[in-house]
Parts: sequence; structure tokens; C-alpha cells
Amino acid sequence: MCALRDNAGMMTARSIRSSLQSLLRGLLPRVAATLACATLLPALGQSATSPAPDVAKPTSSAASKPARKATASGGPKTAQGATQKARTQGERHGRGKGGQEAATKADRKAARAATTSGTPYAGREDVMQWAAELAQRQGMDPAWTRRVLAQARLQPAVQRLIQPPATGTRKNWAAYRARFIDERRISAGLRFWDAQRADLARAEREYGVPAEVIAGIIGVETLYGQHMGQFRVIDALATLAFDHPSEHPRLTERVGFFRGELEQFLTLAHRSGGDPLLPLGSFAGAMGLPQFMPSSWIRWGVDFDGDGHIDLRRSPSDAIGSVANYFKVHGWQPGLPTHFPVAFDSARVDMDALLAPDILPTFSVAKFQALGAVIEGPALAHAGPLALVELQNGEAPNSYVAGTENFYAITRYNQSSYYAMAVIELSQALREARGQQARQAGGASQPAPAPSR
Ligand SMILES: [Ca+2]
Repeated sequence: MCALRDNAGMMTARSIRSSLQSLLRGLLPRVAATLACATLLPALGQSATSPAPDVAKPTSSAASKPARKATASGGPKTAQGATQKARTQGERHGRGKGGQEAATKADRKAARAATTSGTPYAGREDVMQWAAELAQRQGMDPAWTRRVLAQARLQPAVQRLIQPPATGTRKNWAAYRARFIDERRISAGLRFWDAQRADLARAEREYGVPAEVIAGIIGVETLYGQHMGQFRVIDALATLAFDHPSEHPRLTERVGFFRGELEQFLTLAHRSGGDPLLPLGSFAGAMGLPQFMPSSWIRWGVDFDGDGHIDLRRSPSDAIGSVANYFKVHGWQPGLPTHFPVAFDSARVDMDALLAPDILPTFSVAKFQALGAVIEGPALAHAGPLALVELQNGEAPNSYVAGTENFYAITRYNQSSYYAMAVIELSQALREARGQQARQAGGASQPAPAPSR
């Protein structure tokens, strides 16, 4: 996900500073799971105002996740054990001054572990030149930008993970779904919801985004903070800014995007006095519970717990408020369903026409029906536009839903209909499981029937 807020200029220097300090201080590494990183990627493209990486291609990266996961598992495993240990230490030390000191040690340890490989950019003349230009543009000390970028490292794993999926393979919604809608994630989601119920309810009230959708996003992105990424953000961004795989058809756009993210990251680190070599994130440079890009953190991050810092790594409250804010900014409409069931009238269906706009809601109910889509019940009363969303199931027949503007809003977080559907189904599973829990609790707490006399 990414977030760029138009009113970023309204942020005070202090809030930017404190935000960055939180960002730099707060990012502890997590055990591998580039799985979540892959989830993030498509969002880069869409949510940023700048032209994005083609992760923006709907549905493409989503169905490729199993492959990406397999690739990622070959990544820098050496970081994992240390990362896990460091995280545990940091958490054990808790909050407060002592906790911060411990966390910093943990951050340094994990950052060291994450950089056991990769060629430093110190010897790259073009990167050093860019560092000098950045310093000039942003009024920073060129010695600092060069010193920092000299310590960034090219990560071949990042180059592998950013590659678009192989073409020609049919995607598989059922397989994708199975990776995100399972007992482990639902249980973790219920625990998260229970622990954060006040903030989730407040976010729902203030932003109009249902608690289960917020919980669904954080669950799919990072399994509630368990998989927040294992790459140093500076390495990921530098690799994609200066050594992006060149075969990509939109290379210039993508390089521009990642250079912009790197510039924001370094500019704010410079202002805050934080160490840009410490934060860890996904292979695309996304960070924290909701996997925000640096620009997103600044533009759409919310200090929802009111402690003066935006900390998306350690504060579930800030993560919840920020996700809700992101959705509100990107067009979430309170009370609008995400999608409706759809069937087809085989005698007159025009699938080419129905699928032409892809996931962008375009058709009125009347037009949708005229093209051979069959909807019923509440869908017939839907006032807004619809999109025909196609989900491939490998060799099995495709699945289809009629997506509304709220379905589309979820794809602003990650431009994949598979991703959006996974978030929706996890959300529904959480809502249902929570309802079931409440009913059971209600039943258990019923007063025992009075003994008959
Ligand atoms: Ca906060």
C-alpha cells in the first residue's frame, strides 16, 4: 500500500519529524514472509500519485504469490533467526525509555542481519551522483546522502521478487484464497479484533470503514504484524531505484516511482536525525502492520492513539486509523456492499464488453443487464456503477462477482481483484466468527433457568 496525502504540506515540521522518528525507531524486523511483501506490491502502483509500478496490473501479482513465496523462501534466511530473536527481545522489554533502547539494539541487530549479502553502492558513480543531486534538491548535506547511500546494498532477492509473474499461466483464486482464509489467520484476526476492538469501533465511526475490513487488510498484509518484511528499506528502495530489472516495459515509470520513495525516505530521515539504515520492510520498501510505503506513511498515516507519533509498526491503533483513513480518502462509501453475486444469460451475454473496463465500476445496473449479466435482489436496487470481476480458478471454470465502488476502493490498496476478494472473504469470516463467539458467550451467560417449584 502506499499513501500520499495532498495536504502533506500542511503537516508541521514537528509532526513530520516525530513521524519519521517513530518510523525509524519503530521498525523491528520480522521473520521472512515476503508473502506479505508481494501483497503490497500492486499497491505501489496504484495508490501513489506518481505513475506506478506495474504491480498495478490488476490480478497479475496476486495469482503469482505462490510462486513468489517459493522464490522468497530462498532469500536471506540468515536474517530470520536473528530477526525473530531481536523482535522477541524488543517486545519483552516493552515500552518506555528502556524499551526504546532495547528496541534500537534489536533494530541494529536485525538490520545487520539483513545486510549479510549484497554489493554496497559505495562504488557506484551514478548513485553517488544521484545522492549529490538529492542533497542539492532537498537542501541536505551531500556528505550525509553519499555516506548513507554508500551503505545501501544491491539485493538480488529484491530484483527477483519484483519481477512480474510468468505470463501464460492461469491464475487460481481457489489456491490464492486458501492461503489467506484459514484457521490460523482467522484466529489471529479474532485476537486482534478483540484486543483492538475500541480502536476498530472508533475508526469505523470516524471513517465509515467497517472494523472487519480494516482487520481484513492488516490480516492479509502482515498476518497482524507477524510478517512485516525482512529487507532494509534503504536496500529495497535503492535496488529498485538504481538496479530495477531492466526488461520491464514500464521501467522508466517504475524507476521514477522508487527514486521518489527513496528520496522521501531519506529526506525525512535527514530531518528527523534518525538512522535510515535501520528500518526493515518488504522487498518493495513497505513498512509496518499495514505495509505503507514511505510516502504513504507521511501522507495518509494517522496518529490514532494520540501519542504524538505515527508509528505503524508498534501501534496497532495508528495502523487501524491509517488504514481507515486511506480507505476514506480512496473512496470507501459507508454502507455500500463490496460486491453482488452475478450469473449470465447465455443467450445474449457479451463477455468482452462486460470485461473491457476490468475492475473499474462502469456499468449501470440497466447496462449490466443489457450486456447479459444477471443480478437479483439488492443488486437490482444498486444505484452506483458495477464492474464484472473475473477470478480465474486454474483449469476449473472462472468465478465472477459484480464489484461495486467499494470493491474498487479495496483495489486502491493493492491493485488486484484477487487481493480485494481475499480481504473481503477474510473480513466476512472474521465477522461471522466474532458473531458466533458473541452468541456462544451470550448463551453461556444466560442465567440458569429457575428451578421449577
Ligand atoms: Ca501514535
